[in-house]
Amino acid sequence: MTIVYIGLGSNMDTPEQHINSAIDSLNNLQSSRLLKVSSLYKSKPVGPQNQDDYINAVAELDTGLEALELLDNLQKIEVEHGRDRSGERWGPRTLDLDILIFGNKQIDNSRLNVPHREMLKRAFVLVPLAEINPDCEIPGAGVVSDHIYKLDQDGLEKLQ
Ligand code: A4P
Ligand code: MG
Repeated sequence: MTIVYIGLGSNMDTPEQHINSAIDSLNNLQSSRLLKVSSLYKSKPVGPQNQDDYINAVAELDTGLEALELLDNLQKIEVEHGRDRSGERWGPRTLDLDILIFGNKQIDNSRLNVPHREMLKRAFVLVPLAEINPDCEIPGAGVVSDHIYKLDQDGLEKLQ
């Protein structure tokens, strides 16, 4: 079994509902157990600015799946939530599920880069990650709390 962290994001068509229903889907994921889910956070878009604010969260999962099997399952959940991949990079999406951390592995192939390449720059990832595990080790980059204070947290709002 491997402890993994998944980043959830949505900024189209009732984002909070997409995130909550994606959490249900993660709870029912094969060979896996959902251990923790952060609060929901509202965040300003990174990338093109002519899109709505995002809802973001991070989930911790214990999984028996291999990394690419997990990615296949996450992409299936994205499609079930109406995900359309034809839009621009970093453009609006109904649901985005990113593998942030997969145990202590560093993975670099055509389908998967783990730890997620952008995570260290993104308060909407590191703040919810630190909420559920402040001592979280990011393979190759040290502990999450060593990175958070460098980030601009303006535009990130924790929801009830
Ligand atoms: N892929 C590679 N590594 C991973 C990984 N660790 N997890 C590949 C998931 N997928 C990974 O992803 C494109 C391809 O990346 C996949 O086919 C997979 O093989 P995608 O989800 O189809 O496209 P994308 O999400 O638009 O691309 P990208 O570059 O992954 O975008 P990000 O980094 O996910 O950024 N602003 C706010 N405030 N909140 C957000 O959540 N999200 C994005 C998307 C931009 N701005 C945002 C937010
Ligand atoms: Mg993505």
